[in-house]
Amino acid sequence: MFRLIGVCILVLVGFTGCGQKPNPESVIVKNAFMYPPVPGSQVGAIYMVLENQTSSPIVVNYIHTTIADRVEVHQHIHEDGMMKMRQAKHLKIPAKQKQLFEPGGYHLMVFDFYEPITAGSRFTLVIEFEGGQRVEAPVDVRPQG
Ligand SMILES: [Cu+2]
Repeated sequence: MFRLIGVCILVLVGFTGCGQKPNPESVIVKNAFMYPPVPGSQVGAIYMVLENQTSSPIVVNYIHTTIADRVEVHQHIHEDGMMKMRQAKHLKIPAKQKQLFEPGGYHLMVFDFYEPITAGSRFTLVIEFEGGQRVEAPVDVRPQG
């Protein structure tokens, strides 16, 4: 759904920084990526860094994307000697802090893709926060391993 030419332009603009002044009062997503779902699976995990550069705490309200039906914030926890995942609603990121989403910790779980997801593609993730603030970020689909 995203043509390669579009991706190239986005990358160029992002890296040359034309017109992108650093905004000290913003929430940014860095290094967001997902591995393609394993064959037969309708689930993927997104890893990224979510950085709250504002001077107020932010609370995740709703996350969505155009490629799948549902995105949830999950947390890995150790319970009874087992590693489990639990949905984390209303995740709060304090002022000037960053939250890592990484294997074994917090991550985003994507459910029920609308179409096959292939390595090398890219899609847009939208994160909405309580109070109406909203961040859009590209997610790269990386080859597994
Ligand atoms: Cu999970």
